[in-house]
This record gives sequence, C-alpha cells and structure tokens, in this order.
Amino acid sequence: MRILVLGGDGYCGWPTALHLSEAGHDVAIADNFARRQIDHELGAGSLTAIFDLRERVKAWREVSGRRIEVEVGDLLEWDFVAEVMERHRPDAVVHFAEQRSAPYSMIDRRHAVYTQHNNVIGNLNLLFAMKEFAPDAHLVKLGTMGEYGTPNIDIEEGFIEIEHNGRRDTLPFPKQPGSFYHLSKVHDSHNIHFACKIWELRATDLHQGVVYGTVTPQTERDVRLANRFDYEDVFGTVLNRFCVQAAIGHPLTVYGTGGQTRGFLDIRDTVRCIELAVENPAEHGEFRVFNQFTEEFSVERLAELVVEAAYKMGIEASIENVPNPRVELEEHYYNAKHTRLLVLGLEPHYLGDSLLDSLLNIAVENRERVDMDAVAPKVDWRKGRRKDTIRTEPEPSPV
Ligand code: NAD
Ligand code: USQ
Repeated sequence: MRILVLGGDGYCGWPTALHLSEAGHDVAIADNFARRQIDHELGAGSLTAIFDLRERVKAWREVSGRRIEVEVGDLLEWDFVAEVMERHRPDAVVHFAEQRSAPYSMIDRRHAVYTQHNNVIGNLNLLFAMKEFAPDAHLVKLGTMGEYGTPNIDIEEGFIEIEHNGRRDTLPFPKQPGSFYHLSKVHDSHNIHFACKIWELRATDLHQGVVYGTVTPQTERDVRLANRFDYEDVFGTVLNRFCVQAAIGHPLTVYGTGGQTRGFLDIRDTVRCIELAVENPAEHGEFRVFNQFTEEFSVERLAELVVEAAYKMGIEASIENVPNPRVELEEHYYNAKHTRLLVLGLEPHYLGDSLLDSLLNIAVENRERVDMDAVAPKVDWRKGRRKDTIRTEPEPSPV
C-alpha cells in the first residue's frame, strides 16, 4: 500500500514509518518539525540522541534497502496538504501530526490556542484534501483514551447503546476530556465522524492510551534510527519519566494519591496496531473507533513496579506523592473495553521486567544527558506555568 505518515518524525510516527516500510509498504513521511522546535522553546530534549529526519531516512535506506520519502511542511498550510495528497494519492493516511502534550496545552492562553488551532485545523485541512484528492484512502487517526475521561461506568469502543424514555439508539460515547489538548482530540473525532457521514470517507479513530518504551526492532538496527525518549515534565509520559527518575536518583513523582488509572501500551504495540488498522480498512462512510491500549495501571502501581525493577538492578528508588498539578480524579472506577485490535490479531507486549530493565538501562546509559531542572512538574492546570520557569530569552515559538 502507499501510506502517508503525517507526523512521521515524532515519537510514535518514526517507529511506525519504519515498521510499515519493513512490512513492504511504500511509505512517505510529512512533518513540519514543530516538535523539535518545541524542544528549543522548553529548553529540553530527548534523553536519547536523535538524528535529523534526512539522516534517519538515509540510514534506513542503508540498513534495509527501502526508501522513505520525506515531505517537509505544515498541515495548517492548505497548499502543502493538497499538493502532497494529490501527488501521493495514498491508500492510507496515518495521522500523528498534532501537538500531543496535555501540560503544554495548559501553560497559558497562547499554548492552548496553538494546540487547538494546530490540531483541529490541521485535521480539517486533511479531511478536505482527502475528499478532493484521495476519497478512497483510509484515514487512520491517532486519538486518545483521554477523550472519554474517567466516567463511573464501563468505557466502550467509541459508541454506547442507550435506552432513554423508552427509545434506544447507539450514540457516540460521552466525552469528558481533561485538558485543552485532550479537548482538541474530541473536536477532531467529531469532524472526522461528520466527514465520513457527508462525504463517505472511511476512517479509524484510534483512541490510544499512554505509550511507554522507545525501542522497536527497526529503531535498534542503527544508532541513527534511534527514537526519541521524552522524560521532562511537559512531554515525558509517566512510565518513561519514572524510569529516568529512578536512574538519576530523583524520587518518582506520583501526582496526588496516584490512584488515577489509565490504559497503557508498549511502543512496539503502537506500531503493530497501526499496521492492523491500515491492513483492515474501514468501509466507505464508516467511522470506527478502536481503543488502543493493552493494560490498565494506576500511577501508584506503575511507580511500585519501577521501584521493584530498579531494586533488582541495584538501584534504590523512592516514591514521592507530590501535590497534583492537574485537575483529575485520583480515585475512580476504570474499566475500558479494548477488544477490537485483539480480534484483528494484536499480540500484546505486556509490561514486564525485561521492558523495565531495558528502559532503566537506557536511562542509566544516558543519565549524563538528563537535565535535572526539567524533571519536576511546573505546569499547573489552575495556574498555568510557574513564572520562574519561563525562559527569559526570546523563544522560537511555533505559534
Ligand atoms: P510527537 O510530538 O512526538 O510527534 C508528533 C509529530 O507531528 C512531530 O514530529 C511534529 O513535528 C509533527 N507535527 C505536529 N504538528 C504538525 C503540523 N501542523 N504539520 C506537520 N507536522 C506536525 O507526538 P507522539 O507522541 O508521536 O504522538 C503522535 C500522535 O499520537 C499524536 O496525535 C498524539 O496525540 C497521539 N497519542 C500519543 C500518545 C503518547 O503517549 N505519545 C498516546 C496517545 C495518543
Ligand atoms: N503522572 C504522574 N506523575 C508524573 C507524570 C504523570 O502521576 O510524573 C500522571 C498524570 O497525572 C496522569 C497520568 O500520570 O494521571 C498520565 O500522564 P502522562 O503525562 O503520562 O499522560 P497524558 O498527559 O495523559 O498524555 C499522554 C500523551 C498524550 C496521550 C495520552 C493518552 O502525552 O498524547 O493522548 O497520554 S491518555 O492518557 O489515555 O489520554
């Protein structure tokens, strides 16, 4: 298949592009490098050294003999999106290209506006370009489990059958997102659903949980293929952060009581889920939702698992329940369905000692690169970013 991977320079996009290329598909990446620019803005960076995209695809060609095309541009620019879609006429479009950090979207008005503008309008441009130039293509869109929030009932995969005043209907599952970022994903879902209805587009909205890990069989084939590994307070996801914190002797920062529970998955399962969605497309006019995670953990439990794994490696790690900078339930019911990808053939990598060992080892090997000031949480949902942490020199802002 001809597959366009939008946001293919990012944490999930890069290993997915490699995985799809290795599976024999013709892959092209589009990216505007906004994520690398945000590293400059935040004064932070990946724990692992990452090469620029041109070097990455060159290395991939050397080790695999397979070519990945690169398109540099912004989904906000209609001419770019239209031109890329018209020239490639893809069979599938995998859309990762959004601002994906909840804390980043909560820094202040400017960052909230950037996040929703970038995500919602980029996605809308894409829908119009698909309608115009690739109406048969299948859109595989990265959404998030956080669209649902934490309701006191089981979470279904996208839709719920409801009986109300004696009548029944199947309706989109209620959404209660917890940040301006998560809200942008809800807006995207509505726009995609509507586009499928009116233009008969076909789409799969992958409500992905929190991703951990960094290595896939492709990224470890050459140092130039390494994936990014975010650990700081804005882009680092919780398990990756805990492993780095353990490696540098920083207490594991459990927010509040740590009873907040989420769906999690290994980056190796992310790339496989995308492949399964691409190879089993939705029908014309169909908007389907797959919940993409493999296991549920509370944050406190994850911290305990990291402490135990670190102990076996001779590292003494500790847990600190810090005041929660977010507004979220810390004790709640959580039971989310996630069978549709399993039915298609997903064989999950469950969180175990070997993965934790490997993450802790990567963290230990790279500990000299860790910026200690970037570890503690600085963005508060109610107050925005602490003023003393704002850089005084001008920021190269993506806004
Ligand atoms: P990332 O920030 O590492 O990658 C996103 C990529 O998209 C970056 O390379 C960025 O430069 C690019 N991009 C952003 N806006 C763009 C635009 N307007 N035009 C072109 N390129 C643009 O993020 P990620 O962790 O790889 O996440 C990818 C997707 O998966 C996101 O949509 C995110 O919401 C979703 N997701 C991620 C996780 C996770 O734990 N990382 C979990 C659930 C869902
Ligand atoms: N948390 C801690 N300590 C930390 C960091 C986080 O306790 O040091 C807690 C948070 O309060 C939250 C949970 O861990 O309850 C998850 O936080 P996270 O930063 O790992 O993930 P989140 O902000 O939810 O966002 C990430 C991705 C996002 C994706 C989402 C999937 O950045 O792109 O959409 O995971 S989900 O959580 O299912 O919505």
